[in-house]
Amino acid sequence: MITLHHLEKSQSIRILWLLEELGARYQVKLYDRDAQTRLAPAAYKAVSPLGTAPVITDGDVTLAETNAIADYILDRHDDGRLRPAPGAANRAAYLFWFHTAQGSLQPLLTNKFVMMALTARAPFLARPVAKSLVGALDKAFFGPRLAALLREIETALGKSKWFAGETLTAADIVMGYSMELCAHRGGMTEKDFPNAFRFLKQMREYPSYIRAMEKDGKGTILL
Ligand SMILES: N[C@@H](CCC(=O)N[C@@H](CS)C(=O)NCC(=O)O)C(=O)O
Repeated sequence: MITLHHLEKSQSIRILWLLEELGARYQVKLYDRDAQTRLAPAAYKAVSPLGTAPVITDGDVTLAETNAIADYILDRHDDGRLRPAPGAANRAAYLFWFHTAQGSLQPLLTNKFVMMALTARAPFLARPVAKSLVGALDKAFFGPRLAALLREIETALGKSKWFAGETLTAADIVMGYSMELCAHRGGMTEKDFPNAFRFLKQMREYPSYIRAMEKDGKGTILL
């Protein structure tokens, strides 16, 4: 049976949601972040080959990386409902958003937030320099890329209810966590991105997402 090693306030919520949506048989082991560093605790790092969340174990298999885990679970439990098959009309949209979540959006958000946190923690005298370097990098690289992605998200969600059509797919499940981050710290405002906020509302009200959040037990996925 699959065991999800679930780190609080992390990308692991996607896997919990996926397992709940599929009605898969699984168990979940909850881990709190290290109180000082806010990273995964030593017990978690002992399980995960990369030391990162999420990670699952299943018999002899230990698997990290969100989308590798998602595909592993979909291989076993999905009949094509959450992962449109080759040739399906929504296959291209599905592939784009499933991979954009982890290939572009989440790395942009993570890098941006890490740099912001580093600036805040820089020694007092070095802070103005750190701030100006981070600001320049944001202006030249992170900002424009994130803005382009947010525009694309808003356009896509103006055309269909979910990212790959009118019903939920695994692309929505991986995009969901990053969408919360975009709204919280990524500059995605309700005024400018109403379709994106409609997505967030329908995700938060989705029964399997609510069950996943109950199993998570923290009431928030934000750090
Ligand atoms: N690309 C990886 C990223 C994993 C990752 O960075 N996870 C964060 C949680 S959101 C983490 O493990 N943080 C705790 C740590 O680095 O100790 C994935 O999709 O699994």
